[in-house]
Formats: sequence, structure tokens, C-alpha cells
Amino acid sequence: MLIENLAAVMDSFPEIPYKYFQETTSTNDRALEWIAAGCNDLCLVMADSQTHGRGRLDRKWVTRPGTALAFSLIFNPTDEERNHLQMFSLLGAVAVCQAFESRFHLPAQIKWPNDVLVNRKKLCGILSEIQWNQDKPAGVVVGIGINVYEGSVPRGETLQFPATCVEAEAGRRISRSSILKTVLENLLKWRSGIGSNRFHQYWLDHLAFRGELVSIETTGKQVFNGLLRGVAQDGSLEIELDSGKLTRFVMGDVHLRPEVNDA
Ligand code: BT5
Repeated sequence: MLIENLAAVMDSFPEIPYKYFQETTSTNDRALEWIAAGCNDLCLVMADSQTHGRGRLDRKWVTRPGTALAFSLIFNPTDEERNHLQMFSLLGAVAVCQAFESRFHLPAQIKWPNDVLVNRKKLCGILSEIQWNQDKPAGVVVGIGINVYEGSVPRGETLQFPATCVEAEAGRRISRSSILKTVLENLLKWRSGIGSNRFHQYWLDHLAFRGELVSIETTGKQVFNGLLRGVAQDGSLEIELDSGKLTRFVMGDVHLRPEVNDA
């Protein structure tokens, strides 16, 4: 199924050439190939469904036909942006969060590092990847998956975190095309603010679980418990460990500790 009104949406962004796939392995795969073949700043790959959608650490991301948004926007980073490439995935989270909050009036929050939650359930995941040309970044891909309609939330799979979709949270159907349009507008709008105080403040103000007791599992499978204090300007997560020591994490998965938060 073609995303409803896709051509009309993309007419609003004449500067963004795009490729649309009914089904593909992963829009990030197609985007990385497009960079390798040569493409300009701001090119978009979209798919109705993905057979090998992926999350961080090669985890699986499910995109069911006719229900969700899966797209990857390619950035050709400027010299200035090359200094903070890791911030591009945060750009995606800020753009999606603001789309849901301002345009669709949903209480969206950002779960570090880059999930978007509504009512504490995951509605969007973001995977940013870089295509290198020798030691220079040839392009950055910001891949965004959003559960839109009923049926988009994976069933019968073990999810790492409770999940939801826009239709369930809004209590009405909001079209994929209007979400896509608002997110693209926000991505373009926030790009120049990457790394700025305003960007950092938005991120802090919308940080899920701030001031709550959490555990963080690092990529080395070590688990740390503490109070989630905030995020630093460079995007690292600040946790006051149970020992009292304020520690910054650059990678990992955060979970609430209901057993202590509910106590
Ligand atoms: C993410 O990883 O959440 C990043 C997902 C990025 C998906 C987009 S879609 C467009 C582009 N093309 C791609 O191939 N990827 C990007 P992570 O934080 O590692 O979370 C992955 C975990 O989310 C999985 O292990 C599942 O538990 C869960 N999950 C999978 N599909 C889901 C869905 N549709 N909704 C909610 N949770 C899901």
C-alpha cells in the first residue's frame, strides 16, 4: 500500500528527492547504498514494510505493511556538523517528539538515547548510521520507525519495552502522511540547532524518567542502578548511582525500576 498522499507531502519538500519501496529489507540499507552511489544532502528513503528492519546493536525492528512509517533521511554533514555526528540520532528524537507534542498534542517524551514514548510506551525508534569514505563521513542516515495505526505494534514477540501506536494514544486515526510531513519539517527546522543550548534544553525538558530510579544496562551487559539526573550537552546520560557518584553513560538501555519507584 502506498502511503496515503505521499506525492502531495513530498511536493512540499522539493529539495528532498525520495525513493519509495513497497517492501525492502531496511530503509537504512537503501540509504547507505544511495550515499555510496553518490547523493546530495537531504535524500529520503521510505518503505511501507521492512523485512529486516533493525534497531541498535542489530536488534530487530518490526514494520508491518500498511500500518507504520519507516523512513531514512540522508544528511551530508557540514564541517561543523562533523564535530558532533552522534547528535544526529538525537535530532531525530527531538523532531519526532516535537511533532507529537506540538502538532498532535500527545504527551511525547524522549527515552535516552533515542526512543520516543507516549504515556511511557514506545511509539518510535531511531537508528542513526554513518557511511564512511575512508576516514571521512560520506553521509549520515537518520532512520525513523513510527508505529502509526492499530496493527503496527508487534505481537507475539518479546519486546524489550512496552510499545504502543499513534492511533491507540490519540484515540483517532492520524494519517501517516501528516506525521511524515510534520517530522520532516521539524528535522529541517532543528538541524541548525544541533548542539545548541535550545536543543539541549528541549531534550532535557522532554527526557523520560528524569528524577526517577532507573537501571541502565551497558553494552557490556553490566547493570547500574541510580537516579536519572539528566543528559549532558554531548548527549551522554547522567545517573546518580546508588553509591552517590554522578556518572555519565554514552551507550546502554535504560529501564525504570518499578519495584523501587512503586514502593
Ligand atoms: C530502535 O532500536 O528502536 C531503533 C529502530 C529504528 C527503526 C528504523 S525504521 C527505518 C530505519 N530502517 C531500519 O532498519 N531501522 C530504522 P532499539 O532501541 O535497539 O530497539 C529495538 C527493540 O525494539 C527490539 O529489540 C524490540 O524489542 C523492540 N521493537 C521492535 N519493533 C518494534 C516496534 N515496531 N514497536 C516497538 N518496539 C519494537
